[in-house]
Amino acid sequence: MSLTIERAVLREMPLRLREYFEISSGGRQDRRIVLLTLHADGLEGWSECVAAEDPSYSSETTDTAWHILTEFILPSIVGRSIDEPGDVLAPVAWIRGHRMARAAVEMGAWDLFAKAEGVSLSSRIGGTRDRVPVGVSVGLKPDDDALRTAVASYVEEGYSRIKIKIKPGRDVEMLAGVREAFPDVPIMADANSAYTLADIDRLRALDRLGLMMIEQPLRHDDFRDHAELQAALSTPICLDESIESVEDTELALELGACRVINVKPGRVGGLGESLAIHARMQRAGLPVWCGGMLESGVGRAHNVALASLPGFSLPGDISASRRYWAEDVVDPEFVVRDGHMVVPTGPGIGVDVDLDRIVATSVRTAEFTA
Ligand code: OSB
Ligand code: MG
Repeated sequence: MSLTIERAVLREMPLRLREYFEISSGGRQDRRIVLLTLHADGLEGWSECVAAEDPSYSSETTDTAWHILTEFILPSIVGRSIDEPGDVLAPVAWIRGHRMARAAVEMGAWDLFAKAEGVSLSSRIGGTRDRVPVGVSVGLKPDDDALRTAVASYVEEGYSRIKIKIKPGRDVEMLAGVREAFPDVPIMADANSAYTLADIDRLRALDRLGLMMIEQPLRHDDFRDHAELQAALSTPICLDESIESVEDTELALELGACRVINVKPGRVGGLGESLAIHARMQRAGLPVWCGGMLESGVGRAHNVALASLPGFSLPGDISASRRYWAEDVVDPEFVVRDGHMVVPTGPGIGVDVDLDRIVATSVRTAEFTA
């Protein structure tokens, strides 16, 4: 199958989170959602650029991604004919970094190819599940009561595991309280790099709480310290920010820096790199799960497809549309039942995108034609 990208349209639309979301580096109420549409042979490939508004999670931001996409990537890829999704980025292989910007284009191409072949994105990438276990990521709350109320409502909604954001001072006692209130709920913690090895006593105390895993306790580039910490703890360490490629995965495995990886296709440069990380972790006999970046339904659809692969054996940060938005941009919206989300079976991402609303509410648009 060969496709020619005739047109690419990039749009930014504001979308307000139903709830303020806070992590160790700061909080957010409003997202700047960046959506890409690739047109080929009468088909539309949809994807989302997941870069955040500020460079705290990664060095990329909404504006750096917009810059790289509009100045360098999109002008080079329109008019080109490609034989498989990964080919779409061949003309811009010289671009260093900017994986979230690149991932948006690559993922749009995967949706296009799946649609052209009349198969779901899940089956196009080797998915084997028709529904995936899902969890929820709970932000830092003003106090322990507010946290317990939030956790109780997500437990009520049936999520398969609860991830709780932590930072120094909002960690051991806070999680012990949640553990006591919900003794049977699978709980994990995500520090977004808020600790160093100097905090070893606190990290050892976390180790005694029976957590499923501790996500990204240390700096994003500190593979050696993560290896030292993993050797000192029995709780598995899950790496998020540290892993941007299969090479990073290789290094983490060699050093023993983690036992789990949170794969976000945007962070690693696309679905192709995600599949390579998945394969490497399967070879190591270790689990992966699909993370989230507070995406709209477009990004979520890609995440659900990825999570349908066999090695994605742990619940992902893939929550119901209404956990994030009053109204999602896709139809049908994503819902959670019995702790699972159904993998769409229609062609490509398998959900309809509300183009009229996106056009009506976009604050900027950039269009490229061959
Ligand atoms: O560290 O996993 C993270 C959101 C934005 C940036 C980083 C992270 C997160 C989340 C939320 O934890 C995941 C989601 O529900 O989309
Ligand atoms: Mg994380």
